Amino acid sequence: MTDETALAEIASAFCIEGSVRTVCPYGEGHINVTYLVTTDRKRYILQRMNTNVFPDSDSLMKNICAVTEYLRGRGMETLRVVPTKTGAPYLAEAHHWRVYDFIEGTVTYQTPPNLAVFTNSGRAFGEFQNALAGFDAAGLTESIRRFHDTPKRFADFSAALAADACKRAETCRAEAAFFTERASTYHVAIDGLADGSLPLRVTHNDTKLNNILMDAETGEGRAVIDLDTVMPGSMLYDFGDSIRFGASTAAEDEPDLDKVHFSLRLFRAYAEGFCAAVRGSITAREAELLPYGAYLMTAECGMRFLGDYLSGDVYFATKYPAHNLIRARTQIRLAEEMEHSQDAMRAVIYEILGA
Ligand code: ADP
Ligand code: GN1
Ligand code: MG
Repeated sequence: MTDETALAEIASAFCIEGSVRTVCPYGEGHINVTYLVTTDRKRYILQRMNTNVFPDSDSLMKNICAVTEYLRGRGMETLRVVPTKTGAPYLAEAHHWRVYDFIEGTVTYQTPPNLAVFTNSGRAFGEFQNALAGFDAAGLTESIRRFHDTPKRFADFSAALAADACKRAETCRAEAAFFTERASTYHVAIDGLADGSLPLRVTHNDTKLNNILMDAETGEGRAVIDLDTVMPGSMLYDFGDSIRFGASTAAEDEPDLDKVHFSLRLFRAYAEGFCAAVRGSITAREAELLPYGAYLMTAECGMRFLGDYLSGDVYFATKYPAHNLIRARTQIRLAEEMEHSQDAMRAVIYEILGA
């Protein structure tokens, strides 16, 4: 952990207004280390970038600058990268650092506070995807190759299980079996993209509720953030990941599984916002597979958490030794309930789309 004086010095290497008063840990992200910087004039977000997850900071920041400039050009509120005093988009020292304007008057939620906010987040993620429809994907570097290639994720998980580097496999036999038994279900989205039956779009790929800033007063979506994973992908990924995280009755790391359920009410709320935004572009096959996308993203995230637990918690930030195992268990509970709710979810989608 870098101390506050050192952090203030790092922040001062950027073109920020005023002099730094405080720097405090901020937010609930699992990948970057995020701080809130308060100067006597303004507030900023300072992030220690995760170069283990994203080794190519140059390409990553190029992507983010290109996407945010494009969105701003379309009149959308988005992140503003604050350059360093030498004009670079990030600071390369022992670690890599970046600064964004703090977007004031907004909040992030770990669970939806009510149905309306979740509907609004669905609309905002749908509009985000619409806005990127005209963005030239050729100019984007794939920041993590095969990010939502679920069969590949399953192969990685199986390798971690076989290696059992931390001798933890004994503690999660039933959880591991859940993913192994479903190995034949993981290919549908990636095959659809390969054979053209699902359109390749520019997608966000990490659409959890805490990756969107909601207006603190109106509850409307203000800005989609965490743009590290904006890459070509499927609409199923963005819809599915939002449902994975937000259509649950409990937090992603709730240890009491009795509290963790897939909520069709929350699913409907999100789908109403999302489908209203993508009504003009969604294909029949995408609409049919949105419920599968929810299951797929949940199972995929669960196997990633469990794989990381088996590998010794090297990828996701954790607060205690079994944190990734606890997270994997909530995903298993949700994926199982989503499996049984496929028809009910599809009926909701078709009702909303009037299909
Ligand atoms: P991670 O990749 O670790 O998830 P994020 O970029 O999502 O990091 O940032 C973590 C959290 O910090 C977000 O969930 C949000 O609460 C907050 N945050 C990030 N950027 C901003 C910003 N520009 N303005 C206000 N809050 C922000
Ligand atoms: C990570 O960066 P963050 O915390 O928003 C992860 C996502 C997972 C999510 C699970 C780059 O998202 O893929 O779905 O944790 N991001 C990356 O909460 O791996
Ligand atoms: Mg995030």
